[in-house]
Amino acid sequence: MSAETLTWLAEKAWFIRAFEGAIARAADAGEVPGLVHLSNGAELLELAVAHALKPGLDQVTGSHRSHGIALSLGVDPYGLACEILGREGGLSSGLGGTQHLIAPESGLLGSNGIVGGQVPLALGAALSAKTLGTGGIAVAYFGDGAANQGAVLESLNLASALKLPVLFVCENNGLGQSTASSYAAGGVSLLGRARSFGLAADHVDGTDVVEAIKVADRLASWVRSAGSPAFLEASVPRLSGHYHGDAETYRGNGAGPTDPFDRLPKLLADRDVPEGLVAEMKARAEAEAERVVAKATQAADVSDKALQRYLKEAGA
Ligand SMILES: Cc1ncc(C[n+]2csc(CCOP(=O)(O)OP(=O)(O)O)c2C)c(N)n1
Repeated sequence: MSAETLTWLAEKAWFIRAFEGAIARAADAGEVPGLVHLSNGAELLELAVAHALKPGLDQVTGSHRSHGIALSLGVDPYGLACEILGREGGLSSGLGGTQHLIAPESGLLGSNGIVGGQVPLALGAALSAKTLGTGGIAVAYFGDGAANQGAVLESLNLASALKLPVLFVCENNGLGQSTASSYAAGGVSLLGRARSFGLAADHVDGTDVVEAIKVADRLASWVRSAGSPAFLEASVPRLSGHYHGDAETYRGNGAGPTDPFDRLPKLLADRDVPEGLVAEMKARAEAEAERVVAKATQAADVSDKALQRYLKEAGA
């Protein structure tokens, strides 16, 4: 990976981490309605996938844990912060909240609080791209817990049967809330599951950004050129609790997961990116994230007017 790609990616990754840190503090201050599920640990993998996509063409669906996915796609951070905080100025005027993020102009078709619910929606986007011949592909993110959902398994089958250009990205963090996958999943191999439906499938260590860029690029290009589905299983750590504030009593006493960001300084140094520049980029990303979230906390709460407008538009 070139120094340019890595610096772009590292600055974005630090921004996402700092953005979610600021959101977590806003949640502690009672500024966020509901629970927030942080993406920390998966940022580099999500940026690697975004790097493989064509802006304006490809469409992505995500789970309840989609702040990082949204930012990786270039969604406006202020609109995202307002949405999470339930404020005017949010992506959906603050009506959707943290689990229902939508920004079609950035390729985010929608995130979904129903575990696995976003996966068949990506098939719709893929079918539309195929029918209209746009050359676009769809990406469906989901977790290892969701991989046991009927809708996900049906989607693997349907995507294969209809030859749809969809890339399934399973972020395997080994946990569904507090339940270990090793307890909940019948059979250990997600790749085997995908292959049994006829999908091309590969695994990547999502903490290794150099590999992740290569594998995501290869699979996304393959989906685009073959017009057929593929499955990427990415091992990523879930660095914090299921939701922010989770006491995590289910974790053992051993060392916690390793932060993939720990590898960034060496990767940057290996590409002769000066230490001073790295520190400057990191500070800039962190200051900008703080500024955006602080500004969002000043925005007006989602109003009845927005709700009435929405109900009218929805014909309710
Ligand atoms: C249909 C459905 N069942 C259960 C839940 C409750 N729930 C929310 S997140 C979650 C765990 C999901 O685990 P996974 O798919 O691995 O994603 P992760 O949280 O690890 O990113 C569960 C069971 C839900 N939201 N929807």
